[in-house]
Amino acid sequence: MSGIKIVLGDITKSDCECIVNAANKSLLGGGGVDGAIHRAAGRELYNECKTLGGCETGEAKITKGYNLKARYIIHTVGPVYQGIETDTDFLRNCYINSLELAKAKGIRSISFPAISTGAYGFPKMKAAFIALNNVLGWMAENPVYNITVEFCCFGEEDYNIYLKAYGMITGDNQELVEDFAKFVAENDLELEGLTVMHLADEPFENIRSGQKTVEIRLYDEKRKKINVGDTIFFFRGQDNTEFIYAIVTALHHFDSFKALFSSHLFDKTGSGNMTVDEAVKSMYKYYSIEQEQKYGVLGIEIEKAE
Ligand code: AR6
Repeated sequence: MSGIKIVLGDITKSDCECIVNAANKSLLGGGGVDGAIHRAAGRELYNECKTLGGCETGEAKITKGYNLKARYIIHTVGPVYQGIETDTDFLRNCYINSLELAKAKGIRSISFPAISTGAYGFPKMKAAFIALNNVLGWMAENPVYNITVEFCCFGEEDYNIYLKAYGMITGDNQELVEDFAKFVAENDLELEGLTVMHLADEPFENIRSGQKTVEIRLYDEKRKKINVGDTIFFFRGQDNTEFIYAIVTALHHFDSFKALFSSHLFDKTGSGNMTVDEAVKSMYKYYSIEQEQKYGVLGIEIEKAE
């Protein structure tokens, strides 16, 4: 069985068969975890790295572990955070390419540092979410390859962030999910696969009671990023204390509110005794006709997580 471990410590002391280095493109050493690994592994590591011809962002290369307990070191280069979409792609590639390389070598245990979250400035929670999500996804896609993946956190702050992100992703710890939801809302974090929405009392209650399983929004740039399987945290009002945790089960795109309310979804929108026209009118409290015409509308079908 594959598994995940979140540990607090120094990666150079890890018992894993392989550790991952958050390197730079030269692969010739630097500060942070890279410096610590080169110091602990010794000069021979530097000599081997010189033969590798550097490494592109998101790619991974392997060397021996020399003076480390670990037999191998996988060197990967994280993105320098710029606040653009490719940051996420490159960081994902670091984890996936490292795992692919480990698999090709038959490695059964691997320890990752929090790549890009030091000198390269990637927001820590966002990076933890990307790391965990992609490693868990990769494991699910490689069910016959057993590997233990350790996330080595250098300090309490990183450790708590990983625990929160893990609790949220797996949904196995209600307290962690709550902490995480608040954290995401308070920090206005944009995370892959996760959306935060604020609702008025009535729709919030209707979702909670199960009368409403379709939330309606404009089909604008932000909502175009929503996918089936994503998580939505619905918060009551603007304070970030009460929330509902739901999974997107289907997405329905329409040209207008009228088209949406005239469809089979009507009964799922929590519109109670309203007629179609009244339900349409109620949407113009939030959105203008111009917005409706520009973007169209999206019916987001959800299932509440218990
Ligand atoms: N064990 C585990 N994690 C560590 C250790 C350690 N011994 N030391 C630091 N960390 P960083 P980056 C954590 O800056 O952001 C280098 O100079 C650290 O707390 O090492 O990918 C390279 O040569 C942080 O959470 O890597 C590159 O030029 C995480 O490791 C550049 O920095 C990553 O921080 C790469 O920047």
